[in-house]
Amino acid sequence: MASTMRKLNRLAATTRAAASFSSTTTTTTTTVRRHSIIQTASYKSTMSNTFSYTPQSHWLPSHNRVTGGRSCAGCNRTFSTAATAARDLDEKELPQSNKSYVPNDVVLYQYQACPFCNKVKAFLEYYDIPYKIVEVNPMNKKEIKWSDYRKVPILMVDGEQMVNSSDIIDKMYQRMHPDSVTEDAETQKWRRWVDDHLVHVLSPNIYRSPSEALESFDYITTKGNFSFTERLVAKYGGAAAMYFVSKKLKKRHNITDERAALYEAADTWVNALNGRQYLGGSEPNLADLSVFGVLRPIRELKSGKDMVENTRIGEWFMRMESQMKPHRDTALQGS
Ligand SMILES: N[C@@H](CCC(=O)N[C@@H](CS)C(=O)NCC(=O)O)C(=O)O
Repeated sequence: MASTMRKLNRLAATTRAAASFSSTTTTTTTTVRRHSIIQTASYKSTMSNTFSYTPQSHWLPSHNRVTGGRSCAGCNRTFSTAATAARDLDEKELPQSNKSYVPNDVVLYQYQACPFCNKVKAFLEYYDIPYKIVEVNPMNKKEIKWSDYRKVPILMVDGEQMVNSSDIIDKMYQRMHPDSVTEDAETQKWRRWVDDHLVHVLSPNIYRSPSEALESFDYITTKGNFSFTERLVAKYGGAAAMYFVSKKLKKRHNITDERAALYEAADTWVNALNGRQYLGGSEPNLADLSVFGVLRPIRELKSGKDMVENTRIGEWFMRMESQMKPHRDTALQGS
């Protein structure tokens, strides 16, 4: 009996962790974000609600495939005059990264499948910051017992604890770009959209049906830090629980058709790019990194594959993948 209770408690913990995939977002007030001057030359984005369901039979049409480096299908498009002007401005005035800011010891406490953690990872990998990963066990969270903060991600930077994905990114960015001006409205808007909207669309999709819930928990429990028994309990119990919880989340966030909501979000993002390679122009900015980060863990799941097949997000997603540097572990530095 006691052991059954223990198992039920653990299952509840896993379910909470999995539910937080979408149900919790930034409740802290977003700090003033700073970003490079390029975006202040305002690209106009249209937050269009139109989206296309045009099915694409492949990941990308073969003539559009990224063949390496930064080549891309969108490169042939003519950018607006404003965009060109902004790039010129960028070349002249873009504050230089603070090359002297190289943290020595960066440790990310994470769940492998957590969208917020993946947002921070996208930032670290894009900027090629070496970091060590500590995979937290969602059942007992013993790896973060030392902290009062009970969620992940937690980023320890040379002994300083940073929490809340967007705040972590802001702080790190500011240290690397101390001369940057306040982040432009467009980037702020889309970063907020990720925290307020995009993350809420994910859970109803990845736990949409019993088979998708099982697929997601197989991924979560395979990649995560679970003991053998925990893995079994979490996989089947968690999948069943989250299947039902996701229906509640759907209601809470006024989602009627979860796939349509995911496709709409993906195409809304592509519309925001407005012909640019990235929201940041020729290079990703913090909004690109946020969208990419939260979508990355679903990419291999059915929902992520469906999203790529049925929307126009695939090309941008591949461009973003090509921008990521391989993860360098601080533990391996100098070896
Ligand atoms: N606003 C926070 C949300 C973090 C969050 O909700 N993380 C989830 C994992 S995806 C969590 O740790 N939930 C608590 C739990 O597992 O008990 C952020 O952006 O970092």
